[in-house]
Amino acid sequence: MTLVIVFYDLKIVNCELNIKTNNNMSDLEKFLEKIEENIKIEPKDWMPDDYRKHLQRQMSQHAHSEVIGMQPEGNWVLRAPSLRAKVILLAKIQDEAGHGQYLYSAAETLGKSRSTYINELQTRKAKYSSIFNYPTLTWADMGAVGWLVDGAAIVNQVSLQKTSYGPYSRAMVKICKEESFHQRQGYEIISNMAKGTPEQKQMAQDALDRFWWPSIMMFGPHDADSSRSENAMKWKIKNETNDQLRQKFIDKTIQQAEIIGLTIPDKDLRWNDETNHYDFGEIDWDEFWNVVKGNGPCNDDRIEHHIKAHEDGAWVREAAIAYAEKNG
Ligand code: FAQ
Repeated sequence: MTLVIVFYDLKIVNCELNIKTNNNMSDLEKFLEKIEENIKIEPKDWMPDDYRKHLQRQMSQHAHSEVIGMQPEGNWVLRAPSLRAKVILLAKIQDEAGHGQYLYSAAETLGKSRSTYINELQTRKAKYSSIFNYPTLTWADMGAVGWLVDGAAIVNQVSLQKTSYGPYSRAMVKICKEESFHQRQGYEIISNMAKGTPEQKQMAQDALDRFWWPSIMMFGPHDADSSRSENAMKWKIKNETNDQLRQKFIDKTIQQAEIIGLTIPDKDLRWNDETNHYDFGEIDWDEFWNVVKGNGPCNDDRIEHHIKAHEDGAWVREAAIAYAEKNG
C-alpha cells in the first residue's frame, strides 16, 4: 500500500515537473520552437533583438527600393509612346508606391517609425536596391525594367512569402500578385520592340545589354560573401539563398530572351546537363559594391530627388495630421 502511494506521488511530481518545464521554456526557446514549426512571428511576440534589427534593416531596404524604384520609370511617363502605354506605366508606378506603403507599415510594427526609416534613407545610412541607380535611357528600358527588374524581384519575393515574420510575409502575397502584372507589361514592351524595325530591335537588345548584369546583381553577393545570410536562413527570414534565387531567375529568363530573339550578353552562358541549370559568367563585383556604396551613375540624383519630393509633400502630411486631430 505504501509503495503504491509513493508511486502515485511520484507521478504527480513528474507531471508537475513537465508542466513547469513547458512554462519555464525561455522566451528564446519558445521563439525558436515557432521558427522550427513554421509558426509566424507576430509584432507582439517576443523576439531576439538581432532578429528585430535584421528585419528592420531588410524590410526598410525593401520599402526604400520600391519607392526609389519609381524614379527610373517616372522618367518615361511624359514620353510614353501611346496613351495606352502611358496609362499602364502610371498604374505600375502607383503600384510600386503602394508596395512601399505596405512595407513601411509592416516595418513600423517592429517598433521604429516611418519617419526614422525615411531619415535613414535620406542620410544614406540605409541602402536600397542597387538596380535603381542605373539610368533609363530609352523607351526599351521600360521593357527591360518590367521584364528583368520586376522579374528578379518576383523570384525573390515569392520566396519571401514564406518568411517567418507575419506582417512581412502577408505583405509579400499581395505584392507578388501585382509584380507579375508588372513583369508581363515589361515583357510585352520588349517583345514588341524586338519584333519591330531593325532600329527598334537594336534598342531592345541595347536595353537588355545594359540591364542584364545589374539585374542579376539584385540578388546580392555570392552566398560565401553574404554576411547576413547565416542569421537570415537560421531564422527563416530567407528560405533560399542569394545564389539559389539568382540561378532560378537566370534559368527562366534565358528562355524568355530566346523566344523574342534577343541575346543575353554573357559569353559564358551555357546549359549544364549535370546540374540541370545554366552556367553563367562572373559578375563584376567591383561594380556591384561601388553602386551599393553610393557611387553608381544615379545614386546622388535618386536621393536628392527623394528629399525634394519629400519636402514638397510636407503639406500633405501636415494636413493629414491636422485632419486626424480635428476628428480625433
Ligand atoms: N543592392 O548579406 P547580404 C523591386 C547589401 S524590389 C543594395 O546578402 P541580405 C520592385 C545588403 O543590404 C527590390 N544593397 O544581405 C520594383 C547588405 O548590406 P548591410 C528590392 C545590397 O540582406 C521593381 C550587404 O549588401 N528587393 O525591385 C544588395 O541577406 C521595379 C550584404 O549582403 C528587396 O529588397 C543590392 N542588390 O541580402 C520596384 C528584397 N544586395 O545591410 C520598382 C528583400 C546586397 O549589411 C520598379 N531583400 N546588398 O549594410 C532581400 O531579399 C535581401 O536583403 C537581399 C540582400 C537579397 C537584397
